[in-house]
Amino acid sequence: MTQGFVSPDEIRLAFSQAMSRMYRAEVPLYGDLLDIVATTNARALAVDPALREQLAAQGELERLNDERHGAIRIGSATELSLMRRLFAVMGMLPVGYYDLAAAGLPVHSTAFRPIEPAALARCAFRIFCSLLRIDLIADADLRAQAEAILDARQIVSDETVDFIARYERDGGLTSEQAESFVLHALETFRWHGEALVDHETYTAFNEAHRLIADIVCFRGPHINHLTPRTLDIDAAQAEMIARGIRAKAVIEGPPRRTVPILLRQTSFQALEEPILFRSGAAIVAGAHTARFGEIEQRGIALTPRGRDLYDAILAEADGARTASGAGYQDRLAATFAQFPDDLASLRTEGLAYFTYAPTQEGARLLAAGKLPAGSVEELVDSGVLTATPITYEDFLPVSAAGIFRSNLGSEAETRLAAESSQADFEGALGASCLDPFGLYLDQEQASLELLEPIPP
Ligand code: OOG
Ligand code: NI
Repeated sequence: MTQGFVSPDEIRLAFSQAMSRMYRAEVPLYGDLLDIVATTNARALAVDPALREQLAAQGELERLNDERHGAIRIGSATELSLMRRLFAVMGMLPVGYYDLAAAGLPVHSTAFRPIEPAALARCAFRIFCSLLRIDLIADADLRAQAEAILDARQIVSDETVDFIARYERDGGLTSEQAESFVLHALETFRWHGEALVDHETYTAFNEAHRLIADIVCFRGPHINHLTPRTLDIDAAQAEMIARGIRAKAVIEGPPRRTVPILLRQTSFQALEEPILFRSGAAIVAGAHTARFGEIEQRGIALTPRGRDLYDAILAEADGARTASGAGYQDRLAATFAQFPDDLASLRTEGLAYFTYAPTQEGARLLAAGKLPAGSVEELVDSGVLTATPITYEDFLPVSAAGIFRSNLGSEAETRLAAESSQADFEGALGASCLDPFGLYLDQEQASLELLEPIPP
């Protein structure tokens, strides 16, 4: 880091904390969710001293209840590329491409996130960012109107753009600049109680798709949820229900397992909030539903082979999904019995990613240049290497679609007969989306390269 510049990790941390404060103030129910997470996390730690120790060793205890992600929805290519530049200031790069048209949603998405393990450890905050597929507005007049509205709005202030340009030119921001950048950038994601359009226009977009109204009818991409980490998502879900909070019917992702894989998520349903619509001198009171709260629990990252197995099993269980969610969790668990549920099998069957490090004995042999020849497998078996699971840091398209749908008022699935294209998305973004599998593989490989025998 060049002297005088603050690390992008610190800017991301300050930004995520500012977002959390803003969202708690704007959506009081979200504060209740944080409370549930803190309580259930404390309970999970109390009954599992080994988990507490492990989290303490990773320096995770202090950050345990911090937000891990949030989400926004963007209207145009210009806006998306601006978001890419804005999040780059905070060390967040586009990773992954999520096609949601397959699940009936007129958007496709990426996640802006830190990619280095140390950066993730400092602050894992990510933004799931969806771009409107404007071509999916069937009515030509409505589509033209959407284009005109999106062209005319400015979602990032001039001050923020100046900071972005300065960051790009100088390669960093001083702490004073960073502080000011965070305050200005935050404004882009604030809720606006007044729509950009009149009530009729809102209704027309809403009828085309609720997501389209949410993206097009407001001054900017309000943050629509934040998501802290839970150590026990089943307990947190039960606690939401016990407190009378309208929780999503099913937990998305894999079932509860001995070795957690990928990502499990649930949310409380989006709130109906009052909105003012102006038409000429008249003001019409209405409502809009967009904002919710979510929780996530992460497990081990799967290889393409593991992911294929996951997708196949999930598709099999999906037939059992009903709107009420009744019976789904049991059916899911039964179907997932096919997925190996111990670390050794996940590793030896090439289903998940690990980093490798020498044991004490291994370190002694390595220093002496006497690491025995053999496969990684044999070295783990003989106690020379330890294998540590790599945590999944990305999202899941089927889960994301489930989260979207439950917050759009219907968990029923429809399909849009639309080809979505990563190339189109990347064109709008002005960059390519990094391949998540590549990042995990690099991390695994890097750990193995450290074991290369040191030449005598
Ligand atoms: C994004 C929904 C997806 C997740 O965690 O998978 C999501 C949205 O509602 O904009 O947040
Ligand atoms: Ni989310």
